[in-house]
Amino acid sequence: MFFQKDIETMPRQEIEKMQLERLRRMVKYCYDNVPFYHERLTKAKVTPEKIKQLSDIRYIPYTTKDDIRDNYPFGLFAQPMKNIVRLHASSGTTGKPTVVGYTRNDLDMWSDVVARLCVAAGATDEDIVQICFGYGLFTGALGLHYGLEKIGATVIPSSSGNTQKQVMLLKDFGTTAIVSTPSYALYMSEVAHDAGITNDQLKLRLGLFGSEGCTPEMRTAVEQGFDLFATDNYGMSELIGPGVSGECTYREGMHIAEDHFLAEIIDSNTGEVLEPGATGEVVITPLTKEAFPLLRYRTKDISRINYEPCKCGRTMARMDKIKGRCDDMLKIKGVNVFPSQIESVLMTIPQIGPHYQLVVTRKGVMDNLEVKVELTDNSLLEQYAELETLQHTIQDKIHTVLGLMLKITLVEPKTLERFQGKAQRILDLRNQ
Ligand code: DLL
Repeated sequence: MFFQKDIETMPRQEIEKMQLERLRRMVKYCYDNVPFYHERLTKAKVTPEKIKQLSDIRYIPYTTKDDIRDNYPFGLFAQPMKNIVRLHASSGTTGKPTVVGYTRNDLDMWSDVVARLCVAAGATDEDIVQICFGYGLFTGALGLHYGLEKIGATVIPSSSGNTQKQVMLLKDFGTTAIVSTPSYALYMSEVAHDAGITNDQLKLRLGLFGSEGCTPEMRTAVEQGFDLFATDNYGMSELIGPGVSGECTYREGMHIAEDHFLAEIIDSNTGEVLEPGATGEVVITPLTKEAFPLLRYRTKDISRINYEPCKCGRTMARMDKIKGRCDDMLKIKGVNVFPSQIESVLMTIPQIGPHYQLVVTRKGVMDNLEVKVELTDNSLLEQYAELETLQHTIQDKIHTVLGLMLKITLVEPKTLERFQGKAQRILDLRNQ
């Protein structure tokens, strides 16, 4: 049930005491070893002595993705290359990737925090786990790989893609747990069922999903697809990869590995730190990383933190499922729209499937949004009256939630693109 019980159930006061000590040490470490931070901290007049309590973290300036980009590839590393034993990178949509480095101690810490989240989610040394994240520069596959090996699970490094073969392995190897994005798991279940494989021919019982968001409604669809228990875990290449937080079996938030990551919630517009319990942008300071330390990294992910102890006995604070990313938020006719809000509505309508796409276009200065969604049943396409009624139902439901009348396009089953990694739900045609 626990991987490191003494840490995971530490009294709150002790966690905070440990975080304060580590934060002070980290500020000094960055000041002494990274010229970028030396300059930043000097400018902001921050010394380790200035950090007397955790809230004094507010004196430290934020670090952003641009800071990392400006120091490409290794400029923010705090250790010489001879001490760096691994590099990963996040692809990024434009330009150069974000490069992250690990010392041997960083890799140990990483596999510990991943092992913790896997155990919390219910994985054991009896599990046969198929890792369907792409192996390579992406942190997802190798991150989960070492954590799962650490707990003694049998790891199948099947990587992503070649979905027919994935499904064959699921069946032939008696895979009990799967690691992937929720959207890829959903697609795999579709391929399995199309190949005539039923869930009772499989031994799957657990999903360790992450790397992209999914609403509770979508999660139910993924669970039904494969008849398994789905859990969510969160992370980011810059911070370590997977392992920052993960759900326990109560699934009431993702436990943050607070001994290694100090989390804050801020107002993403003003940069102001918000009160506990408020929703806003997650800012994380890794407290123990050696190769690539970061102070107050702005993740752009929106969530909320709950500091109450959990029913599972863990005292580590919990992050809500990610609501969206600041930069994924669309502004349609003056209304802020998170794709997850639309997903929640779509998932309540039985005649449409879980595959959808949001197409954003621009006319003049106005952004427009079209929702394309697959029907579950082809035969509906010939019944115009019913189709129209369904379209209006979807439109009305979305209107109730967002106050916006959106164009709804119903498409044939299995015609929208499927994804093997992070799903790209938004098709942005604004600059075309
Ligand atoms: O996706 C790390 C990871 C791998 C986490 C495997 C969990 C499992 P990046 O590619 O750098 O790293 O992407 C990080 O993905 O800022 C979030 O926007 C999003 N993300 C990651 N996990 C979740 C999640 C990995 N559980 C970015 N829910 C983050 C929602 C997530 N979004």
